[in-house]
Amino acid sequence: METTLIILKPDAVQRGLMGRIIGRFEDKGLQVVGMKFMKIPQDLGQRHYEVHKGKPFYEGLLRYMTSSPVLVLALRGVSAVSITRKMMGATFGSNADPGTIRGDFGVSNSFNLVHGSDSPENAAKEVALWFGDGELVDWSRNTEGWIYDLTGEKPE
Ligand code: IDP
Ligand code: MG
Repeated sequence: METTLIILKPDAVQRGLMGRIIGRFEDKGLQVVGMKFMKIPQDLGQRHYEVHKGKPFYEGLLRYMTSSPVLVLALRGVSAVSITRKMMGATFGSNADPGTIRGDFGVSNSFNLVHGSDSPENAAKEVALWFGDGELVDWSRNTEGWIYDLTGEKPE
């Protein structure tokens, strides 16, 4: 099982799309194990987007992400990172495929609704950056045995 970090960005919150986007992840079978509604403090935004420091879009990205509240989620599942990245679609709304979150809900190349960790390594780092010890909830779903085939050695 992987746990990945998803952020519903300020445009998703302002446009009232939180429920529909969370619904897509729930429908797919991903499990919510952490959730936080917050206005991102400047220093946390900087740490999260450290890899983009110096790029032409960096300052605007920080302004956008800290301008208005976001919903931060920790989602768990088998291959949660690659599954959520596929569901998000390409970075730019203008060329994200229909059927993806970015492809269905937006057109902008910078206001693209959702962040998702891009590798299991980064997911572990980002989950630890955004959620403190004890803030993730380990809980078992009564539906788990219908979401995954649990009859073998590992969930299939
Ligand atoms: P990702 O969110 O699909 O992983 P990254 O390349 O990691 O894409 O970029 C992080 C975020 O920075 C994007 O989601 C988007 O909001 C913003 N961004 C990336 N490239 C551009 C750009 O060329 N112009 C404006 N904003 C950009
Ligand atoms: Mg990225």
